[in-house]
Amino acid sequence: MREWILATLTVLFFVGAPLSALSGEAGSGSLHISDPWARAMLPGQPTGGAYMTIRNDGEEADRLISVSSPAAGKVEIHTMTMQDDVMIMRPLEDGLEIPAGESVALEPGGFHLMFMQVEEPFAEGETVPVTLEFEKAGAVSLDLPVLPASTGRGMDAHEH
Ligand SMILES: [Cu+2]
Repeated sequence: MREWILATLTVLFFVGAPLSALSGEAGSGSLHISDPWARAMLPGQPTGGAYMTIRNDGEEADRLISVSSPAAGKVEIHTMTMQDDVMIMRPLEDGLEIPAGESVALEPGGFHLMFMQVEEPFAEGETVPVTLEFEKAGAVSLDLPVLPASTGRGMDAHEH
């Protein structure tokens, strides 16, 4: 009888694992990524932006150190700040820290991923594969749904 219960629990455990992949969150260990998306690009536009929220449920800080995608020659992690009424954007040389117990939002007007040297402009309705490399959690791969170019506009005045 006890063996039967153990076997049943084991089966439930393994069945439970893939179900979590359907919840709309990607992650590795204590990191959870939600609401990922990329902005649709205009024909001929060489750079595109992508956004998401990264939550760290762990006990120690982690850091997004690099990003790559087969859809871009290179992907940078950018910050955007206001300086004398002008939006200044620059790459984060040391990556983006995700403090323990906190969420960091990459959103229009703030932190974002910048896809450079994009050959095929992202089109609404497609998905863009991306791999995020974290210092501690390692690589996390996900697909970014491409949303209309107008999404979140107004907060986001930058053009490359
Ligand atoms: Cu940028």
